[in-house]
Parts: sequence; structure tokens; C-alpha cells
Amino acid sequence: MTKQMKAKDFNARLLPVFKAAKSICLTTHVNPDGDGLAACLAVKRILQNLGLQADIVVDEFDLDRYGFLNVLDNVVLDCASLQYDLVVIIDLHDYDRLVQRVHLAKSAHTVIVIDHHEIQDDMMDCDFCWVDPSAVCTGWMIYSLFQKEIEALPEADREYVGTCLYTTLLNDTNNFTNANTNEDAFVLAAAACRYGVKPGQIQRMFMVVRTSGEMRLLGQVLSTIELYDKGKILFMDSSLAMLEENLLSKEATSNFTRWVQDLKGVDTIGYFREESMHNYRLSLRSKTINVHSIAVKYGGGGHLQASGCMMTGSLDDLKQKLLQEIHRADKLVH
Ligand SMILES: [Mn+2]
Repeated sequence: MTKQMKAKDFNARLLPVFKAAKSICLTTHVNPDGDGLAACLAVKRILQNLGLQADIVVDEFDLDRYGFLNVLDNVVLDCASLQYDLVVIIDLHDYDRLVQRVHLAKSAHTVIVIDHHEIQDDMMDCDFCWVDPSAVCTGWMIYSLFQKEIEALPEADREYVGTCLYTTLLNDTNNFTNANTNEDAFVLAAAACRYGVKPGQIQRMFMVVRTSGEMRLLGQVLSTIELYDKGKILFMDSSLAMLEENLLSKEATSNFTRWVQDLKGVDTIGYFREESMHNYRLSLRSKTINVHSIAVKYGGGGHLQASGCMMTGSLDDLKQKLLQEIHRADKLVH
């Protein structure tokens, strides 16, 4: 049933499907990030201006970071009884990371997937999809699908959508520093500026760590840094005790790889976050090897140079295991 479409065909098919839907749900992966969530917010505002109402359904989690996008006024926290005619899934393509919202996709009349993660054997059933791993962020995909509609928005809505889309760029390019940063990123950034977005303002609101507790936690995590292979491989970790001590939830650690990914001489990063006893969420980043293939082995996924998975075991064993995986992994061809 799944139809992979090219952007142009997809664009032509999309609006009629939206207009015909009796009810619309927009959703993204568990622990929504600045790409998937802000892309949903942009689509919701675009649809509103076309006279269409859509709910954004997310898992319950700490949404404070997205306060500048009025996120609380715009999302519905998951509720088992919800059901929609059309479900649009942004920034993921598998059932795993939909978690409690799988029933939304399975009970919908029509399912559309818009994503840029690498596909394994994990594509969910859907009616239309556009999955393009070369897309810088899903915000860019939304921009290329709805550019005409965005240009036609009233000024305030256009600026809001621009702010959302700029946030997706900041999130997935780490402020234009990740390897995925390409010409499209700057085309979208330029459009956002034209819509009234002030890049420095959004960067401060979205990316600068704000609380002293978060900074202290960051310091503790950085102090766990261990180097291997003459400094080319960097591991660090955070424990539940560190979170408790700083009165923080696990959300606080979500972007910590950003602080180490450009260190001189470091090619590959593994960040182990303790989620429960002997359960670690592993974030992988690399300039030189395919970390996606490692993540997939452990039931995770993501992108060639930025992926994640869960690993179970003692931290020391997991580090040894990961070192072996990194040594065996395919080199990336640049
Ligand atoms: Mn993304």
C-alpha cells in the first residue's frame, strides 16, 4: 500500500487529501524534537489559514523548551480514545517511535508520512509517503511542499511559520554546523528572514542552555569524557543520580552531544544516558563512520552520521561493545 512519492507529485496530492479529511491529526516521534514538533506547528498554522483544523498529538513530556512557539496552546497530549480520519506523521516512519500513538495511525482512514530518516525494514503502513534522507530537516520538506501557501499567509502567521521552520533548521543542523547543512538550509533560512524571523533571537531562545541546574549537569556529563584511539573516539555518560541531584528530567540531556561534536581530533561520539538500571539510551555521532548501521543492530535508527538506540548491560561492558562496533563499522565516503 505504501507509495513513495517524489516531492512534486506529493505536493499535488497532498492538499486535496487534507481538504477531504473529516478530521486531521499531525504527530511526530516520541520525545518530540525541534524538527518534528516545530514542523507540525508550521503545518497546523498553514492548514488553519486554509480553513482546516488539525490537532497535534504528542506524548506527554517537558514542552518548556518550545514555549516561544506557543506550543502548549497547540498540542493535545496523548489520549487513548482519540481517532482521526487523516493522520500525518512527520520526522519518523516506523511504528516503534510512535509508541502509545500507534493506534492513531492504525485506525486512521488515511496515513501520510513525511520523513528524512534512513529506512530499514521498518516502514509503517501508509497511503502516501515522502521519505528523503538527503533532506536537511523535515521543516525544509514542509517548506518545499507549502511554499505557495506560506507566502500567501497573513504577515503574523507567516512570521510564526517562519519561526517554526527556522527552529527545525537549528535543531537538525545544530545552528548550521552539522554535516547535513546544505544549500537548502540557507534557502530556507533566507526565506525565514524574509518572513520576519530574527535568527539570533531564535537561536538564543531555542539553543542556549538556560538554567544553572542544566549547566551544572552539563559540567558533570563533560567530566565523564573518555577518549580512545588517540582521541578520535569520545564516550561520555549521564546517570539518573546526576539528574536527581540537579532536580532535572531526562529531557535536560537531550542535546548534550552538541557540546562535544566539534572537538579537535574527535571523529566519533557515543553518549550513554542511563534511563533505568542497566538501560542506556545511546546517541551516536560521527564524521567518518556509518553510525546508523550500529544503531540499527540494537533496534534503533536515525541518520548515517547521527543515530541512536537503546543498549542494555553494565556501562563498562557497553563501552567495550561499542568500541568494537565502531572499529567494525563502514567508513563513510565523502
Ligand atoms: Mn529531523
